Amino acid sequence: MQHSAVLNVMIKAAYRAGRGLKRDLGEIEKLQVSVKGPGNFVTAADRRAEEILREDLAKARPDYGFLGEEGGLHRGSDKTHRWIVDPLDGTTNFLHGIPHFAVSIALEREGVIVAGLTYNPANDELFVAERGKGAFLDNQRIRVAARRRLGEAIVGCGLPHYGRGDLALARFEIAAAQQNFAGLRRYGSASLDLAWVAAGRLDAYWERDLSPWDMAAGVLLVREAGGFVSDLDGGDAILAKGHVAAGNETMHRELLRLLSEARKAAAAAPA
Ligand code: 2AM
Ligand code: CA
Repeated sequence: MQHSAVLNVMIKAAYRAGRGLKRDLGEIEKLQVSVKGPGNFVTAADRRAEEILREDLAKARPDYGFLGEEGGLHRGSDKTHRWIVDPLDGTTNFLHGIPHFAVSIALEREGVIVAGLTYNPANDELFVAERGKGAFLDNQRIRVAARRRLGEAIVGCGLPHYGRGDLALARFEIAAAQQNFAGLRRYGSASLDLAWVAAGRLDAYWERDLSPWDMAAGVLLVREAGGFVSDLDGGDAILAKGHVAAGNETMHRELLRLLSEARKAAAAAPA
């Protein structure tokens, strides 16, 4: 598989940041047993990973802008290109020593995501996509699952995070999904959930209250794997609205329908 020069830059940066995170995961396993826990250590690991990415990406493309979870937005002199970067997606998993987290990098050109990558350093799985060139897991072409029956589908989701989000609405949405799909999963890393939809492991996925860096690479991965992805209103304002639904054509459509019914039921329910 021949990648473009820019995707190779992204891959190298992700591997370097990922190597550090994998080392840090070993340290965290030891810190679990300390009373203080690994909180500060994780914050430092997260920052270090973003610094590595910023450094490597800036070295290769010094003019591009950079939007990262840790350091916020840096405008570049090239106004048409921007990196959207999550150095550590699935921070809570990482903090608990759960090996399900990722480095995720997307490249946006004039508002369109043209390259995306999600890398789980714990199991060394690398998902990449370039616009119009397909999606790959470790150099093998990937596609969304072909299942059409909801009763056979495994669906990933997010839940409102502690102290945030609309719990009442989430209860209606989850009940609707439970009643219609074979099973729900909540893995805690949006970028990997989307990559797993692209790889056909999850039949569909939805989540609310996300940030652009959680989703930017995953949106391209799903589309390049032949899937459908939108905001929860069915439109394309995924990064702006911060909510997302993905799956094959049928699963995506049915998931949107179920969630919209759940929303109406939640609005009609007594407070
Ligand atoms: P993070 O691990 O980088 O914070 C899990 O539901 C997904 O939501 C993860 O991709 C996580 O990214 C993201 N997320 C966004 N805001 C969050 C928050 N306040 N608490 C936990 N996860 C959050
Ligand atoms: Ca994240």
